Amino acid sequence: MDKSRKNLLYLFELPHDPISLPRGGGKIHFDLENDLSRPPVVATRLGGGVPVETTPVPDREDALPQNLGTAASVPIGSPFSFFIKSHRQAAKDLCDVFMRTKGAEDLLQVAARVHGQVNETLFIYALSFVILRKKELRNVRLPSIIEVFPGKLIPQEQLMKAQLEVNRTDPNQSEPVVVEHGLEFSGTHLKPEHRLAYWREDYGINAHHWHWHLVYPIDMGVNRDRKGELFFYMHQQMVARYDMERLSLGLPRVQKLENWRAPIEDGYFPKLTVNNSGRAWGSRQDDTVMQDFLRNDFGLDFTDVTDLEIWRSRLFDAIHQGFMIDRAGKRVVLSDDVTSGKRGIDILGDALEADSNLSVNSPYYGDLHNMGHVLIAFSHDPDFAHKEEMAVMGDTSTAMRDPVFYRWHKFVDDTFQEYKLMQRPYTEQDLNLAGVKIERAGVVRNNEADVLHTGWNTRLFEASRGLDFNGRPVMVRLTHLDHEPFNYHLQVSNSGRGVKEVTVRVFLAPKLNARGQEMSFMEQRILWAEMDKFTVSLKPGSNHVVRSSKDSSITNAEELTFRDLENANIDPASPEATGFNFCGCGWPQHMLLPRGRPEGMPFQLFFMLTDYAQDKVTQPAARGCANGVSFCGIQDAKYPDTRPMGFPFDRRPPPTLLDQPVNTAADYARLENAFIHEISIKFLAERLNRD
Ligand code: CUO
Repeated sequence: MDKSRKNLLYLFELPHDPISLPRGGGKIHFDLENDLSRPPVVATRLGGGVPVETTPVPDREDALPQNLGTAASVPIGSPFSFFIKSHRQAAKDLCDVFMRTKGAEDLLQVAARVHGQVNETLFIYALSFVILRKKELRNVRLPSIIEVFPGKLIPQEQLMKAQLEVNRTDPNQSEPVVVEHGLEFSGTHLKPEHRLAYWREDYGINAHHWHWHLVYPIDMGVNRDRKGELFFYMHQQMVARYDMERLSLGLPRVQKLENWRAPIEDGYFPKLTVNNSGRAWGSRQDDTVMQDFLRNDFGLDFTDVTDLEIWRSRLFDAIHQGFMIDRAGKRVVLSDDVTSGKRGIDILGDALEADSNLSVNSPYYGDLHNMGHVLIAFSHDPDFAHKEEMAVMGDTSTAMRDPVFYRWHKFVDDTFQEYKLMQRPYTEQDLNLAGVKIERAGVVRNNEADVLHTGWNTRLFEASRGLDFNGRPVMVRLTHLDHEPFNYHLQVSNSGRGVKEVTVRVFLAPKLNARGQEMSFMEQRILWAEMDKFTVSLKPGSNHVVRSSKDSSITNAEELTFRDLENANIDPASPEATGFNFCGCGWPQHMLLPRGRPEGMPFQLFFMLTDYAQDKVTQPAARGCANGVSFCGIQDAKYPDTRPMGFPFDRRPPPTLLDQPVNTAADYARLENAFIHEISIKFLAERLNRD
């Protein structure tokens, strides 16, 4: 990797501290020309005996405050919210400055000059966005958000413990201080919702959510293929996975937040610091009621709960009438059966998500999803009377910690489902694939069939990359859910004379509902979680298909740490680099399976084969990030599956299939190209040895 590309990595370190402070364990020093703000600590840190690589950074006209547009309007040390329009504008202005640079060295200089002039999260957001977007930086990888902003994912208490430990030990000791963050999450089991804290506060799912919104932004001058539809699908799948976890713990499925005048039963106390500023994220008491947003510290218009209600009612009108009205007053038909142009779900997704230039008519359909996040995020101090900070619902890297996130997104999803149920059911022809038959299918783990294991595991992160502990290395060991890897096995026969390329679609859902009963097709329909989607070539006759759980189309590899990236001195085009073909988006591999139960819990796997010739999207071979494709798409390319996302469970079933009624998902397995199979997921409640 050339030096400037590598140095870009160090711009992600210590976002709260002056850029002249040494980075990379004291080895990297950005020396700013005419830097009057240079803190005295730099000299002491540079004298530590470590060989230092100094990068001079000249003055840059384009990084002067007057050339940054509104980028500096979000105060330093305060939260940044992508759900807030004025913050998005600030991000766009900064991205425009960065986009005008040519190559890594140019970007490095401008960004180093801007650092410290703008809000920290905004800076990291804009830098990440531009690195992902610039063709010449395609091979630069981003370090995990966990190490960039440990304060957003690791409770303040653990970070304070580390600081105290550092203060107590010999300053010349080079061994890192290691603090543990086990299973003591943000609350006790007095409240049933806290039983799921390990899931909601998992570092991986929060990092994924941050990256997803980074890759699928609004108002940033990019219009990615099927963004509105993927907004629906990715969030629908997160809610489905949350419900699977709830059922594993004997809790009912999440209830949508639909009465915005009633108290929100569950509060949330995040115990995190905002940008290491000494201020805490806002917390919400139990039974808080959403209030009109009347703050003037965010450059946002006042928004009433009534506004949300009006937008909702207009969106429901559109769904039931089958069309939206654009800004010129013309009808825009909503249908998922289109041969060209956008699907209805895509148009609806963009309009429901936010007041943005992607919305067909934002003055009319408003800013429903985003302002829901905002009103909830400020419900503890809606008029700024208490000078309290935003709560975690306002930030994409923290929102999934709060139980209300899922209740809000359940409402959003129900609105989309209202639309999906207006679509014609799939016909036998849509679902069938003549000539191929799944004879058998299941999973094997460690030579045992159909019993999967979950348990706990840990991962070390270097907190001192994001926060300054007097220049000393600090590691945090985080505990998370995990599972033992497994393989899918499918026995498939191809009765045709030639090779047949098929898409294999794999879903998982609990077999029983919260009452312990088997579910109807409609009750189980939106619980099906996509596990994998891949293409195979079937030779004539019998085929044995084996696929590893680690190759799932929804997951990415592990989060890349600074250390991984520093040590990755390999040519990104080489085969060894495939592990680094990753841009941070994708469901965490360790969260692929729901927890299950200690005694084992019955789940169903659903397999379906479809014709790849019909599913395929013709486009040049993708060269960018392609991990977690089902949730994240492919960088700079079209979404690689022509079917509606969630197929075949995104619509209600046909009344009959092969002349018999359809009551349960198992009735789809009457088709030879589909198969349903029961497995058990056992939670071992112990530390797993992966691999
Ligand atoms: Cu991702 Cu609401 O869109 O959190």
